[in-house]
Amino acid sequence: MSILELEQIFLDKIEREIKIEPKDWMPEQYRKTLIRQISQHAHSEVVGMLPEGNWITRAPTLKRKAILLAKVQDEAGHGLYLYSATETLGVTREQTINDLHTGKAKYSSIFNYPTLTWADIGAIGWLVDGAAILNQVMLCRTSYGPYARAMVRICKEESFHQRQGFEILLVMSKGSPEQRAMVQDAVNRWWWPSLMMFGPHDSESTHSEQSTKWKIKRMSNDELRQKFVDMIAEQVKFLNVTLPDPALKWNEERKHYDFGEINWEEFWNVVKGNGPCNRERLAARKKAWEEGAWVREAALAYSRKRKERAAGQTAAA
Ligand code: BYC
Repeated sequence: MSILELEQIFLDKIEREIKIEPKDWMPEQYRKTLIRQISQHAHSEVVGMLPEGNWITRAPTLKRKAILLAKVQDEAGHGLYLYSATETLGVTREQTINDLHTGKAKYSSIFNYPTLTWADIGAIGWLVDGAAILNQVMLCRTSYGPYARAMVRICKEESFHQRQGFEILLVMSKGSPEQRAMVQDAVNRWWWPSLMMFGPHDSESTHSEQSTKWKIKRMSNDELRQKFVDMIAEQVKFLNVTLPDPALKWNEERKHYDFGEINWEEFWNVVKGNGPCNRERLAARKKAWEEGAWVREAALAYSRKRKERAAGQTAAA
């Protein structure tokens, strides 16, 4: 079959909402786009464990510690599903992780901000996981089968994450004046970086046009960001705090909230590696990889041994 015919079969599947599977023919650029996006998504999950991990030993109660531990473990699991989904596209996990460590691959800008107080853990759950869910619900309908299926499970867990974050803030917002001030401070610091998670304006987004045609993306960066603002502007009313944007206002004509301009200089600075914690995050991931080498070697040796034993038993039978 000619490339043109193969491409037509691929496009027909996309058109008819049939998922593309690992062994199907796909354009090289579709494969590359998916490797880039899914691996960056996996890196975000794993690097995203670091700001929250910072609070596991300092969570205010045993119950909060157990919940936070479970949440951070969930993020590790999400990373694993997504690294596996990336592998179905023909790259090894070592290559993918090496791209993170050498700075070739990105991860979400949001994880380059520090977690200064316990209220930050609430704000991450409410705002960061809230933003992540909106994006990931849309990705449950993405055209590549393994990515879409990973997203279904991840979304279920993320919605628990968002609720636990909101609940932390709700409890604190009913507490002492100091606790209420901590909530406001955390919301002030996490609000704008959360809006940046959705990526640049559609007009500046290099990949959107093609990714939308291939149904990798089902909603644009700006559409999802607006959805997020509309959702959070209502939820914040229960927390007795305000969002740090004087331009935030319901627009009756548009039936959406208007909001102020994002500091794009800050966004690109963080994306390029110059955010408050970029160096610290990468150093922590490299250290974990190096210190975990013996675990990977032991697991491989064990699996080799099991295979050899099984082969020996088959030969003896
Ligand atoms: N940060 O053409 P565009 C979680 C880059 S983790 C850094 O619009 P695209 C959690 C973009 O990569 C969930 N870089 O790109 C975990 C591109 O550069 P390259 C994280 C960004 O791909 C632990 C360039 O800017 N979610 O929930 O069409 C604890 C132009 O952008 C960012 C995902 O990863 C950014 N924010 O659209 C708690 C979602 N934005 O690659 C919570 C999966 C853009 O050409 N990813 N860039 O060098 C996506 O949905 C899409 O990749 C994006 C960007 C919407 C993010």
